Order: sequence, then structure tokens, then C-alpha cells
Amino acid sequence: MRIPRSPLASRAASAGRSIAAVLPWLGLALLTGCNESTMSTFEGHSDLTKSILDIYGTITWIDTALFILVQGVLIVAVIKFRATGKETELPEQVHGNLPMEIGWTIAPVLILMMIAIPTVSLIFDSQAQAKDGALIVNATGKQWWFQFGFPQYNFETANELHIPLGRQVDIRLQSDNVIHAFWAPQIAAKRDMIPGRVNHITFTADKIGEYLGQCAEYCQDSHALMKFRIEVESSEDFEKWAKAQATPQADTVDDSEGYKAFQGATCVACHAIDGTNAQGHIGPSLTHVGSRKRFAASVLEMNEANLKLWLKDPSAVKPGCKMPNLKLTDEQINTIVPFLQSLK
Ligand code: HEC
Ligand SMILES: [Cu+2]
Repeated sequence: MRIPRSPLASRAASAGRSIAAVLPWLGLALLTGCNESTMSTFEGHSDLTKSILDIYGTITWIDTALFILVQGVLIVAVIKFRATGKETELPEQVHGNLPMEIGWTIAPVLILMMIAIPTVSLIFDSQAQAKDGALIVNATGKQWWFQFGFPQYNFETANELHIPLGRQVDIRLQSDNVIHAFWAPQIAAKRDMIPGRVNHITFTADKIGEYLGQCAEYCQDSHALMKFRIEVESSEDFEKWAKAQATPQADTVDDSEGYKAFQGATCVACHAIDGTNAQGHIGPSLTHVGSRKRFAASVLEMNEANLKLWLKDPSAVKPGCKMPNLKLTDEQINTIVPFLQSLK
């Protein structure tokens, strides 16, 4: 005879089936997460991120050794002192053991010190005074993008940070609104950007390549869409890039149809284009915006279709966006987009 299942049991069985169905997908999702190698903390490409990984490795080995030791002693005790069934009386009853108590108080303190000393000293090293000749970058967290200023080269850009291979970088992290966190796991690790305070992060990149970063402190609506990229390049390439970025746009820009449309649409109130009268500072500087690979905090690839999408309605791309929908006509959009792309 079949025993009817209680409602609870059949509900549990169906929940079990649902979990079994999603598990492979969950596994797949985790694996694809791991494939995003440009954000893996297990592959550091600067002195700082490598030191962090070293500490992580050291702690893991210490912990593994301790685990084996403690479990070993436990297993031996369980086997050696197990009941045989032939005991006739209770074993000797003891209370307290001073040397052992001192031992198991001091041992954890020593273990915690082994973890704390390298960790705390690396925290200080990672914000140490930069050497002479270090590249200084003023990074400001905005809602929801990153402003990068290069005071030694006299220019400002957004969401795309180029740094030279092998030269120390001193990033000065700030915010003029809420708290953000600057997180580029393979190159610059993570540190908060706090209003009214300048935090430093100093490191030297050791591999040419493109690395991803992301705000790591919840900062309202479009926090998840607040990303940036770091490009580590040879010092020649970096100098070339910095020189180009610091050069104002050509004199002819002012007179172009595109610039007139740009001015007419009030973009100048919030955006600067060096070499023109546009000197707004609410949004990112648009000087050489056409040379950026991505825009809107690395959310969109820089191309005609995406610029149109952006100008049509920024909040459709980034919820809560501080750039308003300016209700531009198609004609305005069609004039402004090629103009932006021409700002190389
Ligand atoms: C009220 C201020 C304001 C006005 C007016 C404004 N913008 Fe913006 N703009 C912003 C802000 C803020 C951002 C950053 C949005 C983000 O990434 O979250 C932005 C981002 C952009 C970007 C992306 C830049 C990058 O590299 O990420 C472009 C391009 C742009 N605006 C073009 C325009 C144009 C063209 C106009 C005029 C039609 C305009 N903006 C008007 C505030 C403004
Ligand atoms: Cu954020």
C-alpha cells in the first residue's frame, strides 16, 4: 500500500526538485564569474595586489596547518580514550589545569599576531608617502562616475585611467558627495572615497593590459553602473596619451555647427571642452571624449548608436542619472553626436 505523502513532505520534495534544477545554472554562473579574469583577485598585476595575495596565501597555509593539527589531536584523543565497555568505574575526575589554560590563551594571541602584523603593515605600506617622480592622480567619486585629474599634466578625464608601467602611482581618493569605494582588484585593490578626506593608494603596476574597476560602496541608484577601466601602458604610450589629453581642442571647434548645437542644448552648463567657452563642471569633461573607448562610467561602448541612445534619455541607461533628459530633437541629436565623436 502507498503511504500518502503529507502536504509538508510533498512541498519539501518540490522545493528540493527546484533547487536541483537551478544548481547547475548557479554553478555555471559562478564559473563565468571566475572567467572574468580582469577582476580576479588571484591574479595581481601590481606590487600591492601581489602583496595582498601573499598575505592571503600565508594565512591560508597557517590556518590549514592549524586545522590539521587540531583535528589530528582530536581524532587521536577520540580513538585513544574511547570507551571500551569494560570500564568498571569513572576515570579520574580533574578540575582545571593552569599551564594548559595559559597555553590555550597565549597560542591564539600568537596566531592572531601572525595574521595582524603583516596585514596592518601592508595597510600602511599601501598608503605610504609616494616616491619622488610618482604619478599623481586625483580620483573623485561622483554619482555615478569617476573623475580622474592629472595635476602634473594639467588635464582631467573620466572613467578611463591610463597609468605607465613600472612607475609608482599615488591615487588621491576623494568624494564631494556620498561615500564611494575605488576598487580595481588586479591593480589597485580597494579603498574608500570619503567626503572631506583624502585617502591614498600607492602602487606600481607590472603588466601592460586593461583592467576593470567598479565602485564598491553602495552610493544609491546607479551604483552598480559605476565602473571604470585602468589601462597600464608603456611609459612612451602613457606620455603620448597624457600629452594628447592635455592639449585643448582645436580653435576651429568653436565655430562648428556641432558646437553651436551643443551650446544651444545647454550642454555647456554641465560640461567642459578645453579650448572652447564650455566650462561646466557638473558632468565629466568632454575634452577628447571621442578618444574614449567607453563612456557613462564604462557602461556603454563609444559609438554613434550608443551616443544617440544616451542623449535621447540618459536615465534609461543609468537610473537616477544626474544628466537630465533634455528632450532633444532628432535633428539636434544628429548634429551633436558626430560633433562629440570628432573630439578626438
Ligand atoms: C545638468 C547637467 C548636465 C547637462 C545639462 C548635460 N549633461 Fe551630460 N552628463 C552630466 C552628468 C552628471 C554625466 C555623468 C553621468 C554618469 O555617467 O552617471 C554626463 C555624462 C555625459 C556624457 C558621457 C561622458 C563620459 O565620458 O562618460 C556625454 C557624452 C554627455 N554627458 C553629453 C552631453 C550633451 C551632448 C549634453 C547636451 C545635449 C549634456 N551632456 C548635457 C550632466 C549633464
Ligand atoms: Cu557606488
